[in-house]
Amino acid sequence: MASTPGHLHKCTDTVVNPVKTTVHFTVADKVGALDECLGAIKAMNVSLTRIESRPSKTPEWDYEFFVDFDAGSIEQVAEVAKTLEKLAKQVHVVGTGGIPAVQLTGIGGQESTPWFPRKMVDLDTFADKVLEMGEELDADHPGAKDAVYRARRAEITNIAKTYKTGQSIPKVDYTQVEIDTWTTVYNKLATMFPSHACREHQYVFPLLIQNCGYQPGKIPQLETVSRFLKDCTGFTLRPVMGLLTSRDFLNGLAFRVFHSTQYIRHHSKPLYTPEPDVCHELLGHVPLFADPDFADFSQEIGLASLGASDGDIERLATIYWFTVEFGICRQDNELRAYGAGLLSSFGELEYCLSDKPEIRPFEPAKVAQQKYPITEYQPVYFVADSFKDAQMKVREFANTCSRPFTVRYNAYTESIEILDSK
Ligand code: HBI
Ligand code: NLE
Ligand code: FE
Repeated sequence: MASTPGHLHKCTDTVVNPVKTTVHFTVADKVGALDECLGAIKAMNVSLTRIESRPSKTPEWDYEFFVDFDAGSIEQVAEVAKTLEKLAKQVHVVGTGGIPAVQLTGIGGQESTPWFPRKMVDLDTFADKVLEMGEELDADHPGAKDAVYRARRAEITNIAKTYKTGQSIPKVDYTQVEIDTWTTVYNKLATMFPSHACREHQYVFPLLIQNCGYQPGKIPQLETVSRFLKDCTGFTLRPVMGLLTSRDFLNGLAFRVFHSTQYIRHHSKPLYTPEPDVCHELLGHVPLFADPDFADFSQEIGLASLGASDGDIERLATIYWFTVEFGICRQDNELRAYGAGLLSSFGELEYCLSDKPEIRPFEPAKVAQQKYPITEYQPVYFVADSFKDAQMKVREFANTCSRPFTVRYNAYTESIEILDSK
C-alpha cells in the first residue's frame, strides 16, 4: 500500500484492484516478434492499456517496448513476465501498482519497483484515490459536522472527480459566505507578507494581482492561475478532490503538475486550517511555483518519487513538508517564510518567525527523519540558504534513494524517459 502523509491519515481504497503494471521488454527485429508477445499476454485474459515503443541502442537494432496492462493479481503479473521471458530478449517489470516492492523481487529477473506515471495523462488515474481525513483531523475540523458545508464541498470536488488531463478547469461560482472567508484571509495575510514572506513571494504577488485578478473581494479561478503559471515555469494546476497519498501527490510534481483543491476552508476558522484549501493553494503555493528555481526544486522532489520505495516516499514527503509546505529561508540576514502552509495561515506565519519554535539548518538526511504534527503549528522549522542550494542538497539526497534506473522528464512529450541503469 502506498504510504500516507504523516501518520494520521488513512487510505480509503484498501482494495487495490486491478494491479496496474508496466513491463519493458526487447524483441528482435523480425516479423511477428511483437505480435507473438502481445498475443501471449492477451491469451492470459489480461487487458492491455498502452503500448509504446522506442528504438533500442543495441547494435542489433532490436525494438524495445513498454506495455501497460491491468492484471488480476500479483501471480498473474509473474505469469506474464515468465511467458514474455520465453519470447522476448529481455524482460523487466518496471512497476506494479499496490504491490510492495519486496514481493516483486525476482519477477522478470530483476527487482521491480512500484508502478509510476510515465505520461501526464497517467495522472488521471489518481483522481478518485483520495484519502479520508484521519480521525484526529476529522474531530478537529470545523466543517466536519456542518452538513451545508459538506454538501457544498461535494459539489465542488465533483469537478476534480471528472477532470481529465488537457481540459480547462471548470469555474466555480463561489457563494458570498465563501468569498467573505477569502476576503478575511487575504486581507490579514496581505498585511504580513511585506515583513514575513520571502523575496520570491513578494516579487510574484503583484504579478498575480495584475494578471490573475488577485484581490480581496474575489476568489481567483484555478484555470486563470494555471495558465499564468504555465507561462512562468511550465507548472500547471490540476483540480483534486482532497488529500492524495504522498506517492501520488509527489509523482504529479515530476510533470510540473500541482494538484490543487478548489474548495475553501470553513468560515468559522479562517486563520488556520490543517487541510489544504483554495486559500492555501492560491496564496501560499502559487506565488512560489511561478519562481523558476523553486519550480526546479519542486520537480526534483517529484522525479525522485517516481517508483521510489515506500520508505523513500516517506522521506521525500517529509522533505517536501519541511520545505514546500513549512520552509523558512534566510534572506539579507533575516528569516523569511517560503513554505505555503505558513504563507496561507495568518496564525502560523506570525508564530514561525517568533522566538517560540525551534529553528535548525536544512540538511535533507536529517530533515527526512523528523516527525511532525499535521493539525497544529510546527514545533521545528528548517532554514534553507536558497532554493538553489536546497535543490542541490535534495538532488544529492535523491541519489541515495535506491532505484535501479534514472528518470528524466521530456517536456516536449510530457513524459518520463527511463534510462536503464543508474
Ligand atoms: N494531497 N491534495 C493534496 N495536497 C497536498 O498538499 C498533499 C497531498 N497529499 C500528501 C501531501 N500533501 C503531503 O503531506 C506530503 O506527504 C507530500
Ligand atoms: N495551515 C495552513 C493554512 O491554514 O492555510 C494549511 C496547511 C495545509 C497543509
Ligand atoms: Fe500545501
